[in-house]
Amino acid sequence: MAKEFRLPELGENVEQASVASVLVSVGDTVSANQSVLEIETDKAVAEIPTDVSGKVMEIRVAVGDKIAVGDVVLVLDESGAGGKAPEPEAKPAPEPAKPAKKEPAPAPPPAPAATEAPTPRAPAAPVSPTPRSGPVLASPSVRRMARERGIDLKDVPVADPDRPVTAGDVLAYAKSLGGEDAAPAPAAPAAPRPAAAPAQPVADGDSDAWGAVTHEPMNAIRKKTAEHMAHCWSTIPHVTQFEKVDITGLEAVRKKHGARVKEAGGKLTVTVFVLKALAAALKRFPRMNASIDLERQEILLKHYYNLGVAVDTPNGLLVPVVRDVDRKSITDLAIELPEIAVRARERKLKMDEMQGATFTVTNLGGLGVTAFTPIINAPEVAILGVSKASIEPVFEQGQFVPRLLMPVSLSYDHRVIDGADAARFMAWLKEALEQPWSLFLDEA
Ligand code: CAO
Repeated sequence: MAKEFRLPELGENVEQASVASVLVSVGDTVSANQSVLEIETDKAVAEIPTDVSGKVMEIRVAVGDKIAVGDVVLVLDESGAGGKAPEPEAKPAPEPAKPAKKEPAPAPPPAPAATEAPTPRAPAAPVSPTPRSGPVLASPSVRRMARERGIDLKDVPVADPDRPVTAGDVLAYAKSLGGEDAAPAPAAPAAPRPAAAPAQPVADGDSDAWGAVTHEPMNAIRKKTAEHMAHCWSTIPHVTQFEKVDITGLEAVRKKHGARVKEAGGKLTVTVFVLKALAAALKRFPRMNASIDLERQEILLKHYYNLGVAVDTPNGLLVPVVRDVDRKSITDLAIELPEIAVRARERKLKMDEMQGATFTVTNLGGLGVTAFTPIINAPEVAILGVSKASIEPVFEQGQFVPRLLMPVSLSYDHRVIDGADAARFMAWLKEALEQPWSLFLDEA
Protein backbone atom coordinates (compact mmCIF):
# COMPACT_ATOMS: atom_id res chain seq x y z
CA MET A 1 0.00 0.00 0.00
CA ALA A 2 1.32 3.43 -0.97
CA LYS A 3 1.94 5.80 1.91
CA GLU A 4 3.15 9.39 1.79
CA PHE A 5 5.81 10.78 4.05
CA ARG A 6 5.29 14.52 4.51
CA LEU A 7 7.63 17.12 5.93
CA PRO A 8 6.81 17.17 9.66
CA GLU A 9 6.64 20.19 11.96
CA LEU A 10 10.09 21.77 12.14
CA GLY A 11 9.53 23.95 15.16
CA GLU A 12 7.90 27.20 16.09
CA ASN A 13 7.94 29.84 13.34
CA VAL A 14 9.66 27.52 10.88
CA GLU A 15 7.33 26.83 8.01
CA GLN A 16 9.80 26.27 5.19
CA ALA A 17 13.26 24.97 4.52
CA SER A 18 15.34 24.00 1.55
CA VAL A 19 16.51 20.53 0.78
CA ALA A 20 20.25 20.17 1.47
CA SER A 21 20.44 16.52 0.55
CA VAL A 22 18.25 13.51 -0.05
CA LEU A 23 19.61 10.52 1.83
CA VAL A 24 17.66 7.77 0.07
CA SER A 25 17.03 6.63 -3.48
CA VAL A 26 14.07 5.13 -5.28
CA GLY A 27 14.06 1.41 -4.54
CA ASP A 28 15.63 1.79 -1.08
CA THR A 29 13.97 0.21 1.89
CA VAL A 30 13.66 2.65 4.75
CA SER A 31 12.68 2.10 8.35
CA ALA A 32 10.72 4.37 10.65
CA ASN A 33 13.05 6.89 12.33
CA GLN A 34 15.63 6.59 9.57
CA SER A 35 16.92 9.97 8.34
CA VAL A 36 15.82 10.49 4.76
CA LEU A 37 16.45 14.16 4.18
CA GLU A 38 18.73 16.96 5.28
CA ILE A 39 17.10 20.36 5.26
CA GLU A 40 18.46 23.81 5.91
CA THR A 41 17.21 27.26 6.71
CA ASP A 42 19.38 30.35 6.70
CA LYS A 43 20.36 29.49 10.28
CA ALA A 44 20.67 25.74 10.61
CA VAL A 45 20.62 22.30 9.09
CA ALA A 46 18.82 19.24 10.41
CA GLU A 47 18.23 15.64 9.45
CA ILE A 48 14.62 14.62 9.03
CA PRO A 49 13.68 11.06 9.97
CA THR A 50 10.72 9.38 8.33
CA ASP A 51 7.83 8.12 10.44
CA VAL A 52 6.89 5.34 8.02
CA SER A 53 8.77 2.37 6.71
CA GLY A 54 8.69 0.65 3.36
CA LYS A 55 10.19 0.76 -0.10
CA VAL A 56 10.74 4.17 -1.67
CA MET A 57 8.59 4.39 -4.80
CA GLU A 58 8.88 8.09 -5.50
CA ILE A 59 10.95 11.03 -4.27
CA ARG A 60 9.05 14.28 -4.61
CA VAL A 61 11.84 16.67 -3.65
CA ALA A 62 15.28 17.49 -4.98
CA VAL A 63 18.34 19.24 -3.61
CA GLY A 64 17.73 23.00 -3.59
CA ASP A 65 13.91 22.78 -3.46
CA LYS A 66 12.12 25.00 -1.00
CA ILE A 67 9.62 22.81 0.82
CA ALA A 68 6.95 23.61 3.38
CA VAL A 69 5.72 21.70 6.40
CA GLY A 70 3.19 19.17 5.13
CA ASP A 71 4.67 18.81 1.64
CA VAL A 72 5.01 15.25 0.39
CA VAL A 73 8.65 14.16 0.48
CA LEU A 74 8.45 10.45 -0.32
CA VAL A 75 5.91 7.94 -1.48
CA LEU A 76 6.58 4.54 0.05
CA ASP A 77 5.23 1.10 -0.53
CA GLU A 78 4.40 -0.07 2.95
CA SER A 79 4.11 -3.66 1.82
CA GLY A 80 7.66 -3.39 0.42
CA ALA A 81 10.69 -5.02 1.87
CA GLY A 82 10.49 -2.87 4.96
CA GLY A 83 7.46 -4.77 6.17
CA LYS A 84 4.57 -3.32 8.08
CA ALA A 85 5.28 0.13 9.38
CA PRO A 86 4.67 0.86 13.02
CA GLU A 87 2.12 3.53 13.82
CA PRO A 88 3.80 6.90 13.48
CA GLU A 89 4.36 8.51 16.85
CA ALA A 90 4.27 12.07 15.63
CA LYS A 91 0.94 13.72 15.03
CA PRO A 92 -0.01 13.71 11.35
CA ALA A 93 1.43 16.59 9.40
CA PRO A 94 -1.07 19.21 8.27
CA GLU A 95 -2.43 19.17 4.76
CA PRO A 96 -0.16 21.04 2.43
CA ALA A 97 -1.39 24.48 1.46
CA LYS A 98 -0.21 23.98 -2.10
CA PRO A 99 0.32 21.02 -4.35
CA ALA A 100 3.03 18.91 -2.86
CA LYS A 101 4.75 18.04 -6.11
CA LYS A 102 7.89 20.07 -6.53
CA GLU A 103 9.63 21.01 -9.68
CA PRO A 104 13.03 19.49 -9.22
CA ALA A 105 15.77 22.09 -8.84
CA PRO A 106 18.14 22.32 -11.77
CA ALA A 107 20.58 19.48 -11.53
CA PRO A 108 23.91 20.50 -10.03
CA PRO A 109 26.82 20.52 -12.45
CA PRO A 110 28.43 17.16 -12.93
CA ALA A 111 29.87 16.51 -9.54
CA PRO A 112 33.42 15.64 -8.75
CA ALA A 113 33.93 12.43 -6.86
CA ALA A 114 33.07 14.21 -3.64
CA THR A 115 29.33 14.74 -3.96
CA GLU A 116 27.65 14.38 -0.61
CA ALA A 117 24.04 14.79 -1.61
CA PRO A 118 22.67 12.07 -3.77
CA THR A 119 20.06 13.54 -6.10
CA PRO A 120 16.84 11.64 -6.74
CA ARG A 121 17.17 9.23 -9.59
CA ALA A 122 15.45 6.44 -11.38
CA PRO A 123 14.67 3.17 -9.63
CA ALA A 124 17.82 1.34 -8.70
CA ALA A 125 18.94 -1.49 -10.89
CA PRO A 126 19.25 -4.90 -9.27
CA VAL A 127 22.09 -4.99 -6.81
CA SER A 128 25.32 -6.32 -8.18
CA PRO A 129 27.04 -8.91 -6.05
CA THR A 130 30.41 -7.32 -6.89
CA PRO A 131 31.85 -5.10 -4.20
CA ARG A 132 33.14 -1.75 -5.44
CA SER A 133 36.83 -1.03 -5.57
CA GLY A 134 37.40 2.76 -5.91
CA PRO A 135 36.40 5.57 -3.53
CA VAL A 136 33.17 5.00 -1.69
CA LEU A 137 30.71 7.85 -1.65
CA ALA A 138 28.16 8.00 1.14
CA SER A 139 26.49 10.61 3.33
CA PRO A 140 27.63 10.96 6.96
CA SER A 141 24.47 9.29 8.24
CA VAL A 142 24.98 6.28 5.97
CA ARG A 143 28.61 6.04 7.07
CA ARG A 144 27.47 6.13 10.68
CA MET A 145 24.86 3.45 10.03
CA ALA A 146 27.49 1.19 8.44
CA ARG A 147 29.94 1.83 11.27
CA GLU A 148 27.32 0.93 13.86
CA ARG A 149 26.78 -2.39 12.10
CA GLY A 150 30.49 -3.12 11.72
CA ILE A 151 30.21 -2.92 7.94
CA ASP A 152 32.95 -1.62 5.68
CA LEU A 153 31.26 0.51 3.01
CA LYS A 154 33.67 -0.89 0.44
CA ASP A 155 32.04 -4.31 0.89
CA VAL A 156 28.51 -3.06 0.23
CA PRO A 157 27.50 -4.25 -3.23
CA VAL A 158 25.69 -1.75 -5.45
CA ALA A 159 24.53 -1.77 -9.03
CA ASP A 160 26.22 1.48 -9.96
CA PRO A 161 29.63 2.05 -8.33
CA ASP A 162 29.53 5.74 -9.32
CA ARG A 163 26.61 6.56 -7.08
CA PRO A 164 26.80 7.03 -3.32
CA VAL A 165 26.02 4.07 -1.09
CA THR A 166 22.56 4.56 0.42
CA ALA A 167 21.04 3.53 3.71
CA GLY A 168 19.03 0.92 1.81
CA ASP A 169 22.22 -0.62 0.39
CA VAL A 170 23.72 -0.90 3.87
CA LEU A 171 20.58 -2.44 5.34
CA ALA A 172 20.20 -4.89 2.46
CA TYR A 173 23.83 -5.95 2.89
CA ALA A 174 23.43 -6.28 6.66
CA LYS A 175 20.42 -8.50 6.06
CA SER A 176 22.26 -10.61 3.49
CA LEU A 177 24.96 -11.25 6.09
CA GLY A 178 22.28 -12.67 8.31
CA GLY A 179 23.06 -9.97 10.82
CA GLU A 180 20.91 -7.04 11.73
CA ASP A 181 17.56 -6.77 10.02
CA ALA A 182 16.16 -3.62 8.55
CA ALA A 183 15.57 -2.05 11.94
CA PRO A 184 16.65 1.56 12.33
CA ALA A 185 20.10 2.19 13.64
CA PRO A 186 20.10 2.90 17.33
CA ALA A 187 20.42 6.56 18.16
CA ALA A 188 24.03 7.59 18.42
CA PRO A 189 25.07 7.92 22.04
CA ALA A 190 26.24 11.28 23.24
CA ALA A 191 29.60 11.81 21.70
CA PRO A 192 32.42 11.02 24.04
CA ARG A 193 34.80 13.93 24.40
CA PRO A 194 37.07 13.35 21.43
CA ALA A 195 40.20 12.44 23.32
CA ALA A 196 41.55 10.29 20.53
CA ALA A 197 42.77 11.63 17.22
CA PRO A 198 40.19 11.47 14.42
CA ALA A 199 40.29 8.41 12.19
CA GLN A 200 42.93 8.53 9.50
CA PRO A 201 41.43 9.25 6.08
CA VAL A 202 41.53 6.33 3.72
CA ALA A 203 43.36 7.17 0.51
CA ASP A 204 40.87 7.07 -2.34
CA GLY A 205 43.41 6.53 -5.04
CA ASP A 206 43.64 10.13 -6.23
CA SER A 207 46.61 12.47 -6.02
CA ASP A 208 47.51 16.07 -6.73
CA ALA A 209 50.86 17.44 -7.89
CA TRP A 210 52.48 16.74 -4.48
CA GLY A 211 51.07 13.44 -3.33
CA ALA A 212 48.07 11.29 -2.47
CA VAL A 213 44.84 13.04 -1.53
CA THR A 214 41.42 11.99 -0.27
CA HIS A 215 38.21 13.66 -1.41
CA GLU A 216 36.02 14.22 1.62
CA PRO A 217 32.49 15.31 0.82
CA MET A 218 31.21 18.27 2.85
CA ASN A 219 28.05 17.36 4.74
CA ALA A 220 25.21 19.85 5.06
CA ILE A 221 26.42 21.17 8.42
CA ARG A 222 29.93 21.72 7.03
CA LYS A 223 28.53 23.60 4.04
CA LYS A 224 26.33 25.76 6.26
CA THR A 225 29.17 26.44 8.69
CA ALA A 226 31.51 27.35 5.84
CA GLU A 227 29.01 29.74 4.33
CA HIS A 228 27.92 31.34 7.61
CA MET A 229 31.42 31.70 9.07
CA ALA A 230 32.75 33.24 5.86
CA HIS A 231 29.86 35.71 5.96
CA CYS A 232 30.44 36.59 9.64
CA TRP A 233 34.19 36.88 9.27
CA SER A 234 34.08 39.00 6.13
CA THR A 235 31.27 41.36 7.14
CA ILE A 236 31.92 42.00 10.85
CA PRO A 237 34.94 44.01 11.98
CA HIS A 238 36.08 41.78 14.83
CA VAL A 239 38.13 42.72 17.87
CA THR A 240 39.03 40.03 20.40
CA GLN A 241 39.86 40.82 23.98
CA PHE A 242 41.37 38.39 26.49
CA GLU A 243 40.99 38.02 30.23
CA LYS A 244 41.62 35.45 32.95
CA VAL A 245 38.89 34.75 35.45
CA ASP A 246 39.79 33.35 38.87
CA ILE A 247 37.27 30.54 39.34
CA THR A 248 38.83 29.01 42.46
CA GLY A 249 35.76 29.92 44.52
CA LEU A 250 33.35 28.93 41.77
CA GLU A 251 35.02 25.53 41.50
CA ALA A 252 34.50 24.99 45.23
CA VAL A 253 30.80 25.83 44.81
CA ARG A 254 30.61 23.52 41.78
CA LYS A 255 32.15 20.66 43.75
CA LYS A 256 30.01 21.33 46.81
CA HIS A 257 26.69 21.43 44.98
CA GLY A 258 27.46 19.10 42.05
CA ALA A 259 25.86 16.08 43.72
CA ARG A 260 22.67 17.97 44.57
CA VAL A 261 22.30 19.16 40.98
CA LYS A 262 23.07 15.64 39.76
CA GLU A 263 20.21 14.34 41.88
CA ALA A 264 17.96 16.82 40.13
CA GLY A 265 19.13 15.35 36.82
CA GLY A 266 21.68 18.01 35.85
CA LYS A 267 25.43 18.45 35.46
CA LEU A 268 26.91 21.47 37.19
CA THR A 269 29.68 22.54 34.83
CA VAL A 270 31.52 25.79 34.46
CA THR A 271 29.55 26.52 31.28
CA VAL A 272 26.34 26.63 33.32
CA PHE A 273 27.75 29.32 35.63
CA VAL A 274 29.09 31.23 32.65
CA LEU A 275 25.63 31.21 31.04
CA LYS A 276 23.99 32.54 34.18
CA ALA A 277 26.58 35.26 34.75
CA LEU A 278 26.41 36.24 31.09
CA ALA A 279 22.65 36.75 31.16
CA ALA A 280 23.10 39.12 34.11
CA ALA A 281 25.97 40.91 32.37
CA LEU A 282 23.98 41.30 29.15
CA LYS A 283 21.18 43.00 31.08
CA ARG A 284 23.70 45.50 32.37
CA PHE A 285 25.28 46.08 28.98
CA PRO A 286 22.40 46.12 26.48
CA ARG A 287 24.62 46.80 23.46
CA MET A 288 26.22 43.40 23.89
CA ASN A 289 22.77 41.81 23.46
CA ALA A 290 21.92 43.44 20.18
CA SER A 291 22.05 43.27 16.41
CA ILE A 292 22.77 45.90 13.82
CA ASP A 293 20.36 47.03 11.11
CA LEU A 294 22.48 48.81 8.56
CA GLU A 295 19.58 49.55 6.23
CA ARG A 296 17.72 51.50 8.89
CA GLN A 297 20.92 52.64 10.54
CA GLU A 298 19.74 51.26 13.87
CA ILE A 299 21.04 49.09 16.66
CA LEU A 300 18.39 46.69 17.82
CA LEU A 301 18.65 46.15 21.57
CA LYS A 302 17.02 42.90 22.67
CA HIS A 303 15.18 42.48 25.95
CA TYR A 304 15.38 38.72 25.99
CA TYR A 305 18.43 36.68 26.82
CA ASN A 306 18.70 33.62 24.61
CA LEU A 307 22.18 32.18 24.65
CA GLY A 308 23.55 30.05 21.85
CA VAL A 309 25.95 27.34 23.03
CA ALA A 310 28.42 25.90 20.53
CA VAL A 311 28.24 22.12 20.68
CA ASP A 312 30.83 19.85 19.18
CA THR A 313 28.98 16.99 17.43
CA PRO A 314 30.21 14.08 15.30
CA ASN A 315 28.70 15.84 12.28
CA GLY A 316 30.18 19.25 13.01
CA LEU A 317 29.46 22.38 14.98
CA LEU A 318 25.85 23.06 16.03
CA VAL A 319 24.65 25.99 18.11
CA PRO A 320 21.45 25.18 20.00
CA VAL A 321 19.86 28.02 21.93
CA VAL A 322 19.09 28.07 25.63
CA ARG A 323 16.16 30.47 25.94
CA ASP A 324 15.46 33.03 28.66
CA VAL A 325 18.61 32.23 30.61
CA ASP A 326 17.94 35.18 32.92
CA ARG A 327 14.70 33.54 34.07
CA LYS A 328 16.14 30.10 34.77
CA SER A 329 17.90 28.84 37.86
CA ILE A 330 21.40 27.44 37.71
CA THR A 331 19.93 23.97 38.35
CA ASP A 332 17.45 24.45 35.47
CA LEU A 333 20.35 25.37 33.20
CA ALA A 334 22.43 22.44 34.47
CA ILE A 335 19.59 20.13 33.43
CA GLU A 336 18.85 21.81 30.11
CA LEU A 337 22.40 22.24 28.77
CA PRO A 338 23.48 18.57 28.71
CA GLU A 339 20.06 17.58 27.46
CA ILE A 340 20.21 20.00 24.53
CA ALA A 341 23.84 19.04 23.82
CA VAL A 342 22.88 15.35 23.66
CA ARG A 343 20.02 16.12 21.30
CA ALA A 344 22.39 18.20 19.15
CA ARG A 345 24.80 15.25 18.98
CA GLU A 346 21.95 12.91 18.07
CA ARG A 347 20.68 15.35 15.43
CA LYS A 348 17.35 15.59 17.21
CA LEU A 349 17.13 19.37 17.51
CA LYS A 350 14.24 21.13 15.88
CA MET A 351 15.03 24.03 13.59
CA ASP A 352 13.71 26.66 16.00
CA GLU A 353 15.96 25.32 18.77
CA MET A 354 18.90 26.64 16.80
CA GLN A 355 17.44 30.09 16.18
CA GLY A 356 16.81 33.29 18.07
CA ALA A 357 20.06 33.56 20.04
CA THR A 358 21.16 37.00 21.21
CA PHE A 359 24.72 36.04 22.22
CA THR A 360 26.81 32.88 21.92
CA VAL A 361 29.20 31.01 24.21
CA THR A 362 31.78 28.60 22.94
CA ASN A 363 33.68 26.56 25.52
CA LEU A 364 36.72 24.71 24.24
CA GLY A 365 38.16 24.35 27.75
CA GLY A 366 36.99 20.76 28.12
CA LEU A 367 39.14 19.99 25.09
CA GLY A 368 42.25 21.55 26.60
CA VAL A 369 42.38 24.75 24.53
CA THR A 370 44.28 27.57 26.26
CA ALA A 371 43.24 30.56 24.09
CA PHE A 372 41.36 31.24 20.86
CA THR A 373 39.59 33.99 18.93
CA PRO A 374 35.93 33.05 18.41
CA ILE A 375 34.02 34.29 15.36
CA ILE A 376 30.85 36.27 16.06
CA ASN A 377 27.66 34.43 15.13
CA ALA A 378 25.76 37.07 13.13
CA PRO A 379 23.32 38.74 13.60
CA GLU A 380 24.69 38.77 17.14
CA VAL A 381 27.36 41.34 17.97
CA ALA A 382 29.56 39.45 20.41
CA ILE A 383 30.64 35.97 21.45
CA LEU A 384 32.46 34.64 24.51
CA GLY A 385 35.12 31.98 24.11
CA VAL A 386 36.02 29.94 27.20
CA SER A 387 39.33 28.11 27.44
CA LYS A 388 40.78 25.57 29.83
CA ALA A 389 40.96 26.54 33.49
CA SER A 390 44.21 25.57 35.17
CA ILE A 391 46.05 26.21 38.39
CA GLU A 392 48.48 29.13 38.09
CA PRO A 393 50.60 31.00 40.61
CA VAL A 394 49.08 34.38 41.46
CA PHE A 395 51.03 37.01 43.38
CA GLU A 396 48.89 38.03 46.36
CA GLN A 397 49.97 39.92 49.47
CA GLY A 398 53.63 39.38 48.90
CA GLN A 399 53.53 35.72 47.91
CA PHE A 400 52.53 33.38 45.12
CA VAL A 401 49.37 31.40 45.75
CA PRO A 402 47.86 28.69 43.53
CA ARG A 403 44.59 29.83 41.95
CA LEU A 404 42.35 28.24 39.31
CA LEU A 405 42.35 30.64 36.37
CA MET A 406 40.08 30.33 33.37
CA PRO A 407 41.06 32.21 30.21
CA VAL A 408 38.16 33.81 28.32
CA SER A 409 38.12 35.70 25.04
CA LEU A 410 35.44 38.13 23.95
CA SER A 411 35.07 38.91 20.26
CA TYR A 412 32.87 41.91 19.51
CA ASP A 413 31.57 43.80 16.52
CA HIS A 414 33.39 47.13 16.49
CA ARG A 415 30.57 48.76 14.52
CA VAL A 416 28.37 48.45 17.60
CA ILE A 417 30.72 48.06 20.54
CA ASP A 418 33.77 50.12 21.43
CA GLY A 419 36.81 48.69 23.17
CA ALA A 420 36.06 50.50 26.42
CA ASP A 421 32.46 49.15 26.46
CA ALA A 422 33.80 45.64 25.94
CA ALA A 423 36.40 46.15 28.67
CA ARG A 424 33.70 47.24 31.14
CA PHE A 425 31.51 44.29 30.15
CA MET A 426 34.38 41.88 30.65
CA ALA A 427 35.34 43.40 34.01
CA TRP A 428 31.74 43.04 35.21
CA LEU A 429 31.49 39.45 33.98
CA LYS A 430 34.81 38.58 35.63
CA GLU A 431 33.63 39.99 38.93
CA ALA A 432 30.31 38.16 38.66
CA LEU A 433 32.14 34.86 38.25
CA GLU A 434 34.74 35.60 40.91
CA GLN A 435 32.50 37.33 43.48
CA PRO A 436 28.90 36.35 42.70
CA TRP A 437 27.66 38.28 45.75
CA SER A 438 28.73 41.47 44.05
CA LEU A 439 25.81 40.91 41.66
CA PHE A 440 23.41 41.71 44.47
CA LEU A 441 25.13 44.80 45.81
CA ASP A 442 23.20 47.17 43.58
CA GLU A 443 20.12 45.01 42.99
CA ALA A 444 16.84 45.74 44.75
N1 CAO B 1 38.15 24.45 31.84
C1 CAO B 1 38.42 23.29 32.44
N2 CAO B 1 37.58 22.23 32.40
C2 CAO B 1 36.44 22.37 31.69
C3 CAO B 1 36.11 23.56 31.06
C4 CAO B 1 37.01 24.64 31.13
N3 CAO B 1 36.78 25.80 30.54
N4 CAO B 1 34.93 23.41 30.44
C5 CAO B 1 34.51 22.17 30.68
N5 CAO B 1 35.42 21.56 31.46
C6 CAO B 1 35.34 20.21 31.96
C7 CAO B 1 34.03 19.98 32.68
O1 CAO B 1 34.07 20.43 34.01
C8 CAO B 1 33.86 18.49 32.55
O2 CAO B 1 34.68 17.83 33.48
P1 CAO B 1 34.05 16.76 34.49
O3 CAO B 1 33.27 15.80 33.64
O4 CAO B 1 35.24 16.18 35.14
O5 CAO B 1 33.18 17.54 35.41
C9 CAO B 1 34.42 18.20 31.18
O6 CAO B 1 35.29 19.30 30.86
C10 CAO B 1 33.39 18.08 30.11
O7 CAO B 1 32.45 19.12 30.20
P2 CAO B 1 31.10 18.97 29.38
O8 CAO B 1 31.38 19.09 27.94
O9 CAO B 1 30.40 17.74 29.82
O10 CAO B 1 30.18 20.15 29.86
P3 CAO B 1 30.20 21.70 29.63
O11 CAO B 1 28.92 22.18 30.17
O12 CAO B 1 31.42 22.32 30.21
O13 CAO B 1 30.24 21.94 28.05
C11 CAO B 1 29.46 21.97 25.82
C12 CAO B 1 29.12 21.69 27.27
C13 CAO B 1 28.25 21.67 24.99
C14 CAO B 1 29.85 23.44 25.68
C15 CAO B 1 30.69 21.09 25.41
O14 CAO B 1 30.37 19.73 25.60
C16 CAO B 1 31.14 21.28 23.99
O15 CAO B 1 30.57 20.73 23.05
N6 CAO B 1 32.22 22.09 23.79
C17 CAO B 1 32.81 22.32 22.48
C18 CAO B 1 32.29 23.60 21.88
C19 CAO B 1 32.92 23.85 20.53
O16 CAO B 1 33.12 22.96 19.73
N7 CAO B 1 33.27 25.10 20.26
C20 CAO B 1 33.94 25.47 19.07
C21 CAO B 1 33.07 26.35 18.27
S1 CAO B 1 33.95 27.09 16.97
O17 CAO B 1 34.38 25.86 16.04
